[in-house]
Amino acid sequence: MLYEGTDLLMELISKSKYIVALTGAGVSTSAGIPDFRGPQGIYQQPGFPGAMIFDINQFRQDPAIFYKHIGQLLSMNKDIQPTKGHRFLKKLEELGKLKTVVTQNIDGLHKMAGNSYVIEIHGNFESFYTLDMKFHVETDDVILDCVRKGNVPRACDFGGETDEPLKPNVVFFGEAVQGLEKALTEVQKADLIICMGTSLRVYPVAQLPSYRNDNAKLVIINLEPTPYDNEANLVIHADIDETVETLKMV
Ligand code: CNA
Repeated sequence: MLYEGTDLLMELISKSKYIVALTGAGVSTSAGIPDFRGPQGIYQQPGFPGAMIFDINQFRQDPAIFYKHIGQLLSMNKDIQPTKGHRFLKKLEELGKLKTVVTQNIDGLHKMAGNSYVIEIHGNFESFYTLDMKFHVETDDVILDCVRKGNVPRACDFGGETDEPLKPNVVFFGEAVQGLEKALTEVQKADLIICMGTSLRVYPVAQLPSYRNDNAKLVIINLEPTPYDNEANLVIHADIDETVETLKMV
């Protein structure tokens, strides 16, 4: 079944000229970063408070809750490296096929893999800001160390004048996503959209595939079903690394 699917995937790739990838946490699970909603996801872990840690109002009230849990995650993932899934997308770019990666991931692995045009819809950990945006600091080992220990980084500890908590440049629930307009334009230009490792349940990214043009093909590679499976040209319910290994491109 996987081989049948990957044959069709190769055919769709070879016929395409403008591929846009939409990726989610599943592309990074084999790097050791758990997803949210998968069977081994963070939301299933006992004691994890759930999506509220990414709620901006919650962060305003008590940033310590976010840092307690994100600290655990970051310390688990100190030396993460791109996966075969990331390298596959880099290869597609080298072949001149893939134009853009639109990712919900905040782990920076697409950039680390070398893709040159990555839209990080939910931001990243490259910098930290006070909530009023008046002070910011580029991420370095000192701030990462503070966060990995589960501590709340504060402006005054990094050269700022106030003791305001710093928040990573990660989009929380209740905040505007980043680069959505550009992502939409790219989706509309695409002749092939490959959704990889995303449950396609988090808006607004979940809506993006519905803006594809009439001639565009849609491929889903995800362990579990997604709301787009019935309209996709190809659905592969399998592990991403295994799937791309079969293609012999990485
Ligand atoms: P999600 O809702 O957790 O869905 C992930 C999907 O990936 C699930 O449907 C899984 O079945 C599937 N999956 C997991 N592992 C694999 C695999 N090896 N092969 C194939 N499929 C797999 O995550 P989404 O990205 O859809 O939801 C968006 C959230 C998750 C965004 O806000 C992200 O910032 C957030 N997130 C990001 C990371 C990261 O940056 N690596 C990690 C965890 C959560």
